[in-house]
Formats: sequence, structure tokens, C-alpha cells
Amino acid sequence: MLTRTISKFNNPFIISGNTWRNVVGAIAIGMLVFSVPAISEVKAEDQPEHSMHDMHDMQGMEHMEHMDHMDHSMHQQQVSQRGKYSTIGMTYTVPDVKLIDVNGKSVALRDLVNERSPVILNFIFTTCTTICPVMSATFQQVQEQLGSGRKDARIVSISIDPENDTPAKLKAYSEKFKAGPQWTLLTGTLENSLTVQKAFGVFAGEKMNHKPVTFLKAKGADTQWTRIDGLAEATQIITEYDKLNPEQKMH
Ligand SMILES: [Cu+2]
Repeated sequence: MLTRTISKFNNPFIISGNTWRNVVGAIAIGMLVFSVPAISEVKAEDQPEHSMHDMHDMQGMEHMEHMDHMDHSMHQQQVSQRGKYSTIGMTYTVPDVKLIDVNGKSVALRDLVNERSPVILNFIFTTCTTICPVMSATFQQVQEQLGSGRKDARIVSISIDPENDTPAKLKAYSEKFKAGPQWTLLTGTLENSLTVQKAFGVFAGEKMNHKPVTFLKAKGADTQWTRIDGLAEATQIITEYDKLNPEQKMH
């Protein structure tokens, strides 16, 4: 079984900087819960653009959704699924709410996430010790990989635990992940956070049940989004971003 696992990861097509992490993770979970060979199927190139949700790839995640309580070990397994993701085109209307940035300034979400900007958005909370640190480290890498050709991209992270995530705590968190001018972290009232979570279909009832999801919007688009389910790596997010914003890549 070990040999088989490693041979899969030796495929140059799927090799990445996280190969060892993936290998260790795959060994750790013993391929019992998730199907490691499915990893090759979720490479962006293999998917029709704006494909229908590929349920096959998401077996593990779907399984989790039916559990009332996702314990720590399950969450850890989710983290070991880095690089495995699926995409789906969705229609979301950004709610007309005001959130608060790390400096305590009020931000109208619709002004930040508007038609003029390509957007990369997720939901996090600062005290999460499982998937959020992974997602935020990924966003840090995305931020670095945007480069000069994708200068108008906006990265947005919205707290799903606004009662605890004060602007000061969110600021410390943003500094930890070296958030630059392109990356806005937002908190606010619980009501407004819930409104946004529900608008993007990620409200999980309880913060510990949250899933790793990233949302992408093209420049010029309003309600049309690409939803990425799973712990996509930075290069994969950039690949999906470039599909939505092909002109930028050329510049
Ligand atoms: Cu989290």
C-alpha cells in the first residue's frame, strides 16, 4: 500500500512543494477514509470549465457533512487533503452589509467586492487550529504569487467568529500571515457575518463545522462566482483565477 501511495505521488503531474506533507498525510490516514488516487482527478486541467460539482472527488467531504460532530482527528484528516479540490460555478449576490477591517474601519462589502475587481475570498476565524491556518498560509502564498500582473486582485477573508475576532485580534492574525494591501480581513457584527456566510452558502451552524471553501470572482463579474471546495493550494487557486481572468495573465 505504501509503495502504491508513493508511486501516485511520483507522478510528475501532481508533484508539488507539499509532496512530502502529502505523502506523510496519506500514510498517516492509511488511505482508509479518502481515496488517494482521486487526487489526480481533481487537477484543474482535468476538469471542464465551471464543471458540475464532481461528487466523486468529494467523497470524503460529503461523508463529513453527514456527521453531526467533526472531531479533531477528522479535521486533521481534512488538512491532509491539501491539493484536493473541486470547482463549481455559482451565483451569489454579495449582501449589502458593512463589516469592519483590522483598523476598526467600516467597510461596505459591496464596495470592496465589486465588478471592478477580481476577488479571492474565504471565511476564517483566528482561533482555529485546523483548516484556517492552512487556508491563511495558502492565501499568503496566493498574495505573493499574484505578482505585478494581477495587481487589481482583491483577497478577502471574513471572520465567522466575529464576537471573538475583534479588529485587534484580526490585525495580529493578518500580520502573522503578512497580509499586504491586496488582502483585506474583515470582522463585524455576528448578524452581518452570518448574513454573508449564508449568502455564500457556507453557514455551517457552528464554527467548528466549517469547511475549507474559497470563492473566486472575475473582474467585471457581479454575481457569478467560482466556488472551490477543498484545500486547494496556492498555485491551484492562481490557476483557477487565471481561468476567470485570462487577460491579466498575459500582461
Ligand atoms: Cu478553521
